[in-house]
Amino acid sequence: MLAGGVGAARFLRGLLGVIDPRSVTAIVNTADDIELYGLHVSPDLDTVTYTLAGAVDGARGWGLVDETWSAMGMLQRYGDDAWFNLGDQDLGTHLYRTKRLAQGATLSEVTAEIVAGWDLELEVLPMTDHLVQTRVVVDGSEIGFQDYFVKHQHNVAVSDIRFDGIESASAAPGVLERIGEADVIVIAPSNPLVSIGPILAVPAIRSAVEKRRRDVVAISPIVGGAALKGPADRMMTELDHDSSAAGVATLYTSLGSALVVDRVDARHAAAIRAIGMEPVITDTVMDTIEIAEALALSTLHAVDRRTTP
Ligand code: FO1
Repeated sequence: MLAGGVGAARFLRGLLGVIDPRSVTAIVNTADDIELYGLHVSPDLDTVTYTLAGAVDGARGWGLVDETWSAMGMLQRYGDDAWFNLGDQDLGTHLYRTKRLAQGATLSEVTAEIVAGWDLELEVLPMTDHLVQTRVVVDGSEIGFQDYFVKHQHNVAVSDIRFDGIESASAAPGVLERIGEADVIVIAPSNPLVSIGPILAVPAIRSAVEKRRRDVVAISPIVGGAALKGPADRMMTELDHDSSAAGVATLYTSLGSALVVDRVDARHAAAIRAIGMEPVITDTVMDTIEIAEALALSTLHAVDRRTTP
């Protein structure tokens, strides 16, 4: 499954409730990664891990529940601008990842160690072991993704997106193999431009997914023309895409044969079919684990051609 942050993590929780976690691989976006205070922070990897471990803070959707912020308090005491909030427990993850990377471990290896540290059974792969960082152009100048997303609260219009380092990136070990051998490939309900986009931009990943088009199903992160969380709807509009389920179909039709959309978007079914994807209409707003599990089953059945028992 191709995954970004919060939406993907919510869906994965449902998926792991209905199939064997050992049969699931999450290929996760790492272009949100940021180096801060000398630490390597991987927000989407950590959001997926913490959510599946049942340790994520439900209100924020990122970081850990029962978190404390004493280290940030010390930074503020010293006048540091401290705009990116690193909780005291969360810092332990970044300290560990940074230490292991400095020892020469790959991001894949460190991710496996962190996932094991939370006793998770699914496989979590970064899209690449190389440093790739999303840069966005706002008011004519290029800034880092977290600068846009957090410091600016993504309240500014984006005129362009670039994935710095993508040209020299290669898929992380196992990524292309899993895409080649999976029974079903799910494109998670994440931001198509800056969460799914970077994964597909890693050389060879897009073509590997396109080869499996019959077995690829995507879930629209846009419901009723809006994103459930984050700036996906505005970014799509700002970058001349239609911020609707049909607009998502336009982005994904070369990659997948089915698009799962919420009941409120049933009226887009004909347009989605005309774009070349089979619409699957169901509840996609995962307010409860039961909805997430039902969504996972509908998603798998949209393209699963194994003889289902
Ligand atoms: N998002 C915020 O809106 N404010 C923060 O201070 C913040 C800190 C943070 C720290 C660690 C982490 O893993 C995620 C964090 N996020 C924060 C969320 C992050 O910006 C998003 O998860 C993604 O990068 C977008 O999917």
